[in-house]
Amino acid sequence: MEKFLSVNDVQDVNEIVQSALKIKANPEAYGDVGKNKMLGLLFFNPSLRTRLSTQRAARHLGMDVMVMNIDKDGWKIETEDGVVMDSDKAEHLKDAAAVISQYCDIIGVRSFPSLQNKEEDYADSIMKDFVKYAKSPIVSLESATRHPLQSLADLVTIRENSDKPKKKVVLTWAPHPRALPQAVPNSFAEWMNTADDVELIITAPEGYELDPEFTGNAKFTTNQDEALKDADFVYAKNWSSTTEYGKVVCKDNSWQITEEKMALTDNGKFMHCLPIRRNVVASDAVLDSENSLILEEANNRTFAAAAVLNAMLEKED
Ligand code: SN0
Repeated sequence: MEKFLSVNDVQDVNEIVQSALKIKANPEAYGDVGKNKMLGLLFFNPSLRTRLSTQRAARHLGMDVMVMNIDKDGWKIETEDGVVMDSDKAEHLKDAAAVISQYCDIIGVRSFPSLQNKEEDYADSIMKDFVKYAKSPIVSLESATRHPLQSLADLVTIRENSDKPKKKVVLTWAPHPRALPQAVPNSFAEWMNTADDVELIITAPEGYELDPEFTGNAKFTTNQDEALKDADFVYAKNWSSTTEYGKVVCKDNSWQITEEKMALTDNGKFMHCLPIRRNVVASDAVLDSENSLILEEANNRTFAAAAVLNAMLEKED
């Protein structure tokens, strides 16, 4: 695997899920795969799970890791091509990427959207420029449009928790005080659509419809209760408005996932990528219930990252 920015970079989704489960079952068996290899993790934005689970994954594979908060500890990065760099930006992304790839065999990059301009955000230019200018494979640690390591961990978690040949998975919008990126739901939809054991239904208020590039043929309804009926999995997430890009338009708390909402499902499991605003997105009772998978999902981030790094290291040999 030469890059991991979306599900389209994976040759066989079932195989990579199996690989994550195999590593999870026996992580000690992989200690030589990444010997003498260096992973660099570059963060333009905050992170807890991605930062720690990816480091944990690298250690399982015997890799070394360097982590940098590039927005805080590095030079201010210029991304425009051909500009006269006489303002506050001291270093061009093309130089930074080329230099870092001399130190690192694989590079992970996190770069959130600005939520100011949809076209600019959806060009995903920071991630694409890293692919262009770095000589090492790039792993997305969440870009402006997608969060593929999260989605892989989500699919692993769904497969572990249901044997049903067709699982009803509901991606539901939930309230939030801030406008959040669309990367997690975009990516989740894209991965679920590749899984032949998943029927995906998306529910959100009007004006929050995600781009069909990601949602494909998934059913969409603005009626959350109807969507939740008989669900096997409820995946809650806030994202900012799509018609008024980057804005909070709906503040309707009746979208919060409560025990009453979960009672509509078929003993459904609750999922969220975290961090979660408790009693805003979902109630404490749901998050702390037996049917909550939030900790399992977070744990599977390690094995999702290990499966991706393993596939990249295999390619290098
Ligand atoms: C990020 C997002 O894309 O929604 C990361 C999720 C893995 N989440 C946030 O930025 C939450 C921030 C907040 O204020 O709750």
